[in-house]
Amino acid sequence: MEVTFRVYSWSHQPVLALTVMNSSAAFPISSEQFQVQGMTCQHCVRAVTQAIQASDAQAQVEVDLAAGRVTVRSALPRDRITAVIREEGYSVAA
Ligand SMILES: [Cu+2]
Repeated sequence: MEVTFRVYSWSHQPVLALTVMNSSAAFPISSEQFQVQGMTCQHCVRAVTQAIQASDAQAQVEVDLAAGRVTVRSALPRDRITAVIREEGYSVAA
């Protein structure tokens, strides 16, 4: 009985840790749109996309150059994404 308990408690902890990690990956992924000024070419598209993905490798980024619209599917909070785009040198409507 004691052995069973020990085996359970040793094996149970990693299971708990795994659950915590999975739940952080399962944070609500929201889709946010940003109006961004200053993007003119595919180089800008790549710069914005890579800057966001440097903060969240799982982020999906779509850029509509003509409309100046960036759509981001990510677990990152909106103001974090805004800050990242601004750090790249583009202006983002509030
Ligand atoms: Cu460009």
